[in-house]
Amino acid sequence: MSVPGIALLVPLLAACSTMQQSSVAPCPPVPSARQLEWRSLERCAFAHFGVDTFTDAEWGTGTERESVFNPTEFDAKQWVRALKDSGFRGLILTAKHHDGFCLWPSKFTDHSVAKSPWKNGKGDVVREVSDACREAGLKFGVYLSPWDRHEPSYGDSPRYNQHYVDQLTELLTNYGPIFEVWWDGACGEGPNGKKQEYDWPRFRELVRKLQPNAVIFSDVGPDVRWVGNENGFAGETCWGMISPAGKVPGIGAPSEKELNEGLIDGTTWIPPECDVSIRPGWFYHSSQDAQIKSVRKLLEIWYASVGRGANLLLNVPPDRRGLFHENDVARLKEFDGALKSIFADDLARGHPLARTTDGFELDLGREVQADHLVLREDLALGQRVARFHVDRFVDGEWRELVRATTIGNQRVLRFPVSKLSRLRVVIEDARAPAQVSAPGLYLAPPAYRLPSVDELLPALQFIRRPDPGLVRTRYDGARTSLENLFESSPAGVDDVAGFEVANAGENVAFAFRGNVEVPADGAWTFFTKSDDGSRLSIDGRLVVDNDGPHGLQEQSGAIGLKAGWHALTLEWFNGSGSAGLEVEWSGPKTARTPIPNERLGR
Ligand code: FUL
Repeated sequence: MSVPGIALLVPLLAACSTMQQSSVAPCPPVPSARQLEWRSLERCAFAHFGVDTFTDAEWGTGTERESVFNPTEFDAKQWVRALKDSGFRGLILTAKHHDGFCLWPSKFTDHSVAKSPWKNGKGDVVREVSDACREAGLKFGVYLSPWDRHEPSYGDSPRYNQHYVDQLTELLTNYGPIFEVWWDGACGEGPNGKKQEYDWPRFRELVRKLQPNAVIFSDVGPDVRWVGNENGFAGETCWGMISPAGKVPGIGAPSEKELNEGLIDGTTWIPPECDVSIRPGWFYHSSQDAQIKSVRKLLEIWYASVGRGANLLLNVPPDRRGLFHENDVARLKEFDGALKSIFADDLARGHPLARTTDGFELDLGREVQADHLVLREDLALGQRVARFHVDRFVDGEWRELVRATTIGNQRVLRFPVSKLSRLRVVIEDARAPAQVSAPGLYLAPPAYRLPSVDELLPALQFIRRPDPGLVRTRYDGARTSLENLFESSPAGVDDVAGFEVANAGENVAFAFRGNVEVPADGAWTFFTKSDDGSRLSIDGRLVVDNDGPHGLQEQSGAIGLKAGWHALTLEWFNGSGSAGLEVEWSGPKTARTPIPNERLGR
């Protein structure tokens, strides 16, 4: 692979001022403080809630009766708890959607919760959600639809602009700090519909005056831009800059390509936010309770949003009870668990990138296996890198591992599991000398599908790959059964190559934990021959129950398994006298044989 490196880099540097002796000059445009702060939130939630929740609609007509809004068990704390427990840092609520119904008792309309039977018209969803967020340390933001199908003044531009300013003022003055104001560009008025000229500069000034730390989202910012689709995907190339001059939200917005990818020579720093719903719809529909995005899909979205330097805004629509549905809550937890499991151990910790002539080098001082590398640019100095590749040093030469275009706030690179000891990042093209750090190198654990309790919710679970292979926990003490083994305190933990109990002594028990790679789909039979009792579980399900105080005795059990990695646990104990343990399996095209050790780990 030839590397253009410096030769290509030099002409591009002319665009921006270069390095000074000790400090680096920024390469504009650069983010504002509020934009940098917003960047650090990475994962926020959206909650679409309103009359549509009760009428099963996505776009209300504006003629809904206020009486339809009547959640039976509304609990904002439940929403916030689910989000906090799943790693979300902010929540944006649809205070008013296109139907015009207000979730707070606005003085400027009768079309609000004040006219609903909920809490006898004394309720205020915005109040309860903002309070719950503040108490839990979650940022709170508001969506106030500019398009309003109910408000009679809509279309009489000066009057409706005043109305919008009045409502925005209520939201920005009565509910504490607001981190983001969300302006939807959607407007379904046809050729004969009402034509409203929004006074965007006035709206903007109002937000700046009342909530100076809030970022403003719209198709063109000014602080955060729409990413050009509702699938949650930022561009493979993703710049924080666009050129918004002469553009307005809605029909006058920049092209979807510009919104998705940004512009290398964009005039203004307006980074993308990826809004996407966890369900097919933005609002809750019971018919979609089984159509919640899988963990695999959510991870794909995460890699294409946060993994490309954008922020993710994941919509979780509260249901008619006024709660996040159990299925969504479970899925949020699984999604967070999967991310935590993938990014658990930074294998490059303590090994910063060292600058070289055409990029950076990372010397790990040992060999590791990894399949994820995270790179980051110092955005306060401007986004610079336009194209790069990463090589690994193997068999005395550099070989390309992965290549990409932009880095930005964060670039999460994935590649096949590889043995790595030295890596180099070669910058092929950049607006100015690259300022890159590598905040992490990771090995994702194997993933497997849990046999689903509720067939409607097949769950993807991640398990830590034991290092090395099989982990053995020792428990001392006399026992006659394995019941409640895990409730006793372990006497020690060690890594072992197989199900070794030789020299274990008396009055001892072991629990072996590992991940077994099943070579083919089908029915698999497991056998344990033990003195005394043993139990073998796969993916948390007991398959062989050979428990009890007895001499050498064999038991078996079968389970249907998909090819791939599965969690295996084997418990064994010895009372007194002789001891022994053999573990075997048989399955499709596999005659009965001890489970090979290499299947129990790497
Ligand atoms: C769109 C709206 O029309 C949808 O109803 C939803 O609110 C989504 C986030 O933005 O433009």
